[in-house]
Amino acid sequence: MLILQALGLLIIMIATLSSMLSLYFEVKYWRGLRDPVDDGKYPSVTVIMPIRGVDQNLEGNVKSILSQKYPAVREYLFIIDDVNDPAYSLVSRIIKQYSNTRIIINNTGSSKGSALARGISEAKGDVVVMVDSDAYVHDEWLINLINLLKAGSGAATTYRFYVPLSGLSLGSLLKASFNMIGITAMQNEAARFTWGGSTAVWRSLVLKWGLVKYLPHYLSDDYVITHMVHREGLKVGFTPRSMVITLEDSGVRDAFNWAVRQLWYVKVYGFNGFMLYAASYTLYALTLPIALALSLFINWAIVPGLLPYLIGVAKDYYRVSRIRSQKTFYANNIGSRYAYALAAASILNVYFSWLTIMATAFTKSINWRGRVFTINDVKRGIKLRPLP
Ligand SMILES: Nc1nc2c(ncn2[C@@H]2O[C@H](COP(=O)(O)OP(=O)(O)OP(=O)(O)O)[C@@H](O)[C@H]2O)c(=O)[nH]1
Ligand SMILES: [Mg+2]
Repeated sequence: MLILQALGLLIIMIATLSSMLSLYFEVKYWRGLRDPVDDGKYPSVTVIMPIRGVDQNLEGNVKSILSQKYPAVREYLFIIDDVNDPAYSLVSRIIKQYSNTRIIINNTGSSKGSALARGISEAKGDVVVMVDSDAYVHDEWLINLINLLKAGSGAATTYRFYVPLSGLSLGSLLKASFNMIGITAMQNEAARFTWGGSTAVWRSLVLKWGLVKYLPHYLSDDYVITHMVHREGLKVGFTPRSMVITLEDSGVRDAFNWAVRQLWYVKVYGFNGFMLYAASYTLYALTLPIALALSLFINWAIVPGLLPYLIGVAKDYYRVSRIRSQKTFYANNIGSRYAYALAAASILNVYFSWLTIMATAFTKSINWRGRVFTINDVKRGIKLRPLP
């Protein structure tokens, strides 16, 4: 019995220490954030947006991407698989008044990767910027990414932040809270990846590594592009100053299916990362029940048992506050009440994430915007086009 109690206390101590460390790294990250020097010279850019279906804020998102302060030539390519996709008529109407925009119908396309490959093969800009149709951005989104790219990164990326469109709900909070693990990965150079929702990369690099050959065979463009940048011996740059906002409402079931799909990509393309993630969430998920059981014998055990969760709330609140302070765009879109709710939701997210991990471990196929992909599809793609 005594051994079990000691083991319980040890687990609580490890969870507390690791949450303190993550709070420390969070503060260190934001304090060390610097802007790259701007030399005033700007490359031409092709912005590529693959689209399938009508996102909840599609019109606002497309307009925000088009309204950029950028001092050099830009072209916009919207890649849609079928003219019968309702996004086609909507985007056609929005882009009418812009001469540097084009919709490309990619009839043979079978995924986001195919759409990106098609866009890249038609791009003329020195830099290719990929952006998702669910991204709502501010007017310096593009220039920030390009400044970071010019500073020496092989690719410049950012991340997304979920905000509900019509009102706070449990599903939206869980989705937003779950999503924030990606920000943790971005802050750490070893875990950083080129997030497909907004990444800028030199077209010369894309051509050199024949990216268009690989993209249609992988469900994660993030995985392929990150690999290419590392093979080139370069780093991925990350800026939270261009973070995109995804404005959408989500139910709990929606949020769960979405979270499983996100983790499924990690499982099928980076199994070690998935296991690490599973281990750390299992540790956090176990801490509370262990503390409750221990408090039957040692009544103060509940206090350190709650600490990892409270530190997690403090960390998330600090993070959201830092994001809000980057620009009025963020303060306006991320309300202060939402910031509190989101931080508090990090406790629920421990259990939501843990359930997601368990479900993902047994998931053999996913449904992505109406297309079904299986583990065999993933294996076939890797076999057909192994990454160099
Ligand atoms: N043309 C085309 N676009 C697609 C297809 N599947 C997804 N997309 C687009 O690819 C982008 C990413 O799709 P999402 O469903 O938002 O992906 P996600 O799960 O949010 O994952 P993230 O890439 O991490 O944002 C969006 O711009 C979609 O419209 C497809 O089959 N064809
Ligand atoms: Mg998305």
